Order: sequence, then structure tokens, then C-alpha cells
Amino acid sequence: SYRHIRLDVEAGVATLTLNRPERLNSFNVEMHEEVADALAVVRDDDATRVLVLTGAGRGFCAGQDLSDRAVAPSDTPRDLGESIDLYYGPLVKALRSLPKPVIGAVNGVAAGAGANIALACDVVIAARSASFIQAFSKIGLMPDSAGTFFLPQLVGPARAMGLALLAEKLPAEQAEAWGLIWRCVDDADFAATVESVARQLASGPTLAYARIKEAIYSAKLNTLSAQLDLERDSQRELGYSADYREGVAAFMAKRAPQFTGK
Ligand code: T3D
Repeated sequence: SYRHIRLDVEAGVATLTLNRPERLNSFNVEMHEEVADALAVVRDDDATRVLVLTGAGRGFCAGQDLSDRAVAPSDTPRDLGESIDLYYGPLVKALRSLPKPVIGAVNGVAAGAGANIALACDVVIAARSASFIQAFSKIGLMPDSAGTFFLPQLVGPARAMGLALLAEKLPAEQAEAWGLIWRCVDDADFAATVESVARQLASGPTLAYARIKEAIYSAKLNTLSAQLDLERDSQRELGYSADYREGVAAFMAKRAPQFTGK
């Protein structure tokens, strides 16, 4: 069992809750290690077909726990590159390469690396009271955890630059309007919306979802021709899946499909 996170698995949905609410679920090394362990568990469990990443209490995640950064004597340089190599980079890659959908359920403020970890999720649903802040420049850093990769793609270079330089709080509603996230929902509807999207994805064609993630995330790096080839190869593979057979059979019979994720 974990100390800084919770992992609850029910009906194909794994919910990973960052659980250091007194520090707005900011990351220390132990929490990083627990999250990495939980992601491996979720990846390897065939019965788990969707991951929900969320935070306990009033925040989603405030990025790096800065109290772990204040202890070094002020004249001791600190190698932050190591922390990124060991923890933040692998975490972003693990979320993106998980062969099942990841819902970022942004219950409250998402700051620093916490904001970019939310953006690494495949479908981001935020409560109306939540917000996103690229807080880094306030402490003399730059966005990491792929913020400089995600932001220009999602909102364009002008807004990406403003967010990174000015480090203003972007309310969830505006994040939705700008195309940074999938949806902003009223706080009162947040839990039910996340649950219903999670259930939908958990009863969907998991193999197709994995190929969709891979294709959409590769598109930026590929030529048109390479992307068409990737779609062909993946579609060919999906053509052999039980879920495709079931999907077509259900369509022809005018009934709801019963996907097994196989
Ligand atoms: O170092 C490396 O490994 C490199 C990688 C860096 C990645 C990063 O994420 S760097 C950026 C780190 N994060 C931040 O700079 C955000 C810091 N937090 C804030 O700016 C604000 O807390 C928020 C805007 C997120 C929320 O503001 P507010 O007013 O709603 O809450 P608050 O009162 O500031 O925070 C509540 C408590 O959480 C408070 O503790 P207290 O006073 O009640 O005992 C606050 O100190 C604590 N807290 C919030 N964020 C962090 C934190 N404690 C440690 N580290 C935090 N990041």
C-alpha cells in the first residue's frame, strides 16, 4: 500500500489520487516513486482499461514540493536536471505511452509540473473552480514536464509564451475555451462527469484506444506519408481484434456493442 497516493481499481477503472493535500499534492521523491509503481501496475493489469489521475483535497497538484528544495544551503547548486531525468520526464512518458486512456481529472489548482502532468493526460476534465498555472518563472525556472512541447501545440505559440512568461492563473473555463483541455464542468457535476467518461472508456475498445493515442501523439513528428502508413498498420492490426468483429456485428444487429478490450 502507498503513503502519498491512493490507487483504487473498480470495474476496469483505476483511480490514482495524489494524496498530499496539505502541500496541494506536490511531488516529493517518495510520491514520484509511488506514482511510477502504480502506473506500472495499471499498465500490466489487463482488467484495468482506463486510468483516472486526480488529486485529494482542494488542489490537483502544485508541481515540485519546494520545501524539498529549500533545505540546501543557498550557495549549493542543485542539479534539477537529475530530478527531471529520474522523475518528471519518465512520468510524462509513462502517461503518454500507457496503452489505455488516461483521464486527467483536475479537481483544483494545477501548478508548475502539476499543470503539465495534467496536460500529459489524454482527456482533461477540469472542475470550474480549477485553474492551470505555469508557475515556474515565478521561482526563476522554465516550464518542464513537457510544458514547452504541449502548450504551443494546444494553444499556439502566442498564448504558450504568455502563459510561460507571465505565469498567470488560467481559469478552467478559459483553458477549455482556448483548447488546452477537453472540458470544464461545474464543480457540482465534476465527479459524476469524470465517472461517466471513465465508465464509457472502460467499456470501450481498449486496443483501438491505444492505437488512437499512439497515432495522435505521433502525428506532430511524422510526415503525411509516414502517418498514413502508421494508420494503415494500426488499422490492419485492429481489423483482427475481437472488438472490431463485435463492433460491426452490433452495428448490423442494431444493438449496443459489448467490447472486451481484446
Ligand atoms: O525541482 C525540480 O525537481 C525541478 C522540477 C520542477 C517542477 C516544478 O513543478 S517547479 C514549480 C513548483 N511549483 C510552484 O512553484 C507552485 C507553488 N505553489 C503556488 O504557487 C500556490 O500554492 C498555488 C498557486 C498552487 C496555490 O495557491 P493557493 O493560494 O491556493 O494555496 P497556498 O496557500 O499557496 O498553498 C496551500 C499550502 O500548500 C501552503 O502551505 P501552508 O502555508 O498552508 O502550510 C503552501 O505552502 C503549500 N504548497 C503549495 N504548493 C507547494 C506547497 N508546498 C510545497 N511545494 C509546493 N509546490
